[in-house]
Amino acid sequence: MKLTFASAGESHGPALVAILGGLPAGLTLDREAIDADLKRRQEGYGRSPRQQIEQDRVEVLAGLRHGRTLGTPLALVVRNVDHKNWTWGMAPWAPEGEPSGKGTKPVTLPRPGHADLAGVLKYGHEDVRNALERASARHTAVHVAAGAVAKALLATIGISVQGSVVDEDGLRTAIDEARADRDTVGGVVEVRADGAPPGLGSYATKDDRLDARLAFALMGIQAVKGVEVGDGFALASLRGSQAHDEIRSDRRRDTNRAGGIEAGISNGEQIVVRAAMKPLPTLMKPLRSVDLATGEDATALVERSDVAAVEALAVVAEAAVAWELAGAAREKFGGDALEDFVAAHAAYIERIRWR
Ligand code: EPS
Repeated sequence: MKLTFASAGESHGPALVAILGGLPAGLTLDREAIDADLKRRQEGYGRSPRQQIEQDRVEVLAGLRHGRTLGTPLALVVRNVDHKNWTWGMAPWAPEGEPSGKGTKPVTLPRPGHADLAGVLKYGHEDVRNALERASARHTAVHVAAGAVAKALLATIGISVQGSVVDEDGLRTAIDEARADRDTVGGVVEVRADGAPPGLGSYATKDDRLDARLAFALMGIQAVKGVEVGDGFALASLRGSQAHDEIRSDRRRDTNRAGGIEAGISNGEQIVVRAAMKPLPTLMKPLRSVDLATGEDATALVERSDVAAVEALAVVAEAAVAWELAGAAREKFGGDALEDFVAAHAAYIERIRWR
């Protein structure tokens, strides 16, 4: 059984939507828990005034009845409250009446580091907005909603996932300083998953490798430029005798430099991954660029943006890891009904006698 995820939605369009396939029937979802994760994503230090406009809440259009999944595609919607200011600019059909609100004038000043230049070249757009709207990290809201669903599924087999910012105190100072300089900053987040049994993922093909899947999921998040599993890059400068986690007679380890994954398979220790986020590309003191309308030297687009979104990334990365682990667990334990999934997990834990 494979979990599938499809999404659509622009940053200032009417809504973000996601369709989740492959969930078992009978999983209880808690609307407050999903909304709490959506709120966590919005709350981070250094976010833009946009977050005062948005009140992210999940709506379910299909796949759920009285709080329990039906085993059919689960359709989730998160509305963009800000769309009311963009109804002409982001209208799906040719708008009627005089242009009004935001997004009425074409954007022609691409920002270094954003999707702007490569996006318009690739798709043949004249208005950079046609590229930036979907590239925006606003899109991560529905991934967080999906992650909350994944966490509910993982909880039924005792797996929990938690994201955090690495060096949060230092980061807040850096954000204050960058804001004063009208600049932006990035940072590093870490996600830890507890309770994963040995045997999620596989060495059989590279697509099956849990570390590869987690790296893909994390690198797929906007602004992520680096991913590590366990001690990652630091392992390269250690000797083998220092780098590997010795196996005790109870089959557990005293160290966890591998981050809970060996040869693409979870080994029963805590799963630990990190993602590095670049500084955000919308700068109040903009960098050099080109005006695509005239071909002349120019400076990049300046518009409302975040100084940092690293705390949001911690929540988004947690969701991404939860989604991948839930996918790996679905592949290992299957089941159309939740009780089949839980029973298969229990039987496996019994077979390997894992504590
Ligand atoms: C983003 C630009 C900003 C962010 C947005 C991501 O949007 P706006 O231009 O509307 O202020 O606030 O993130 C969100 C709206 C969100 O909910 O995370 C970008 O260019 O990626």
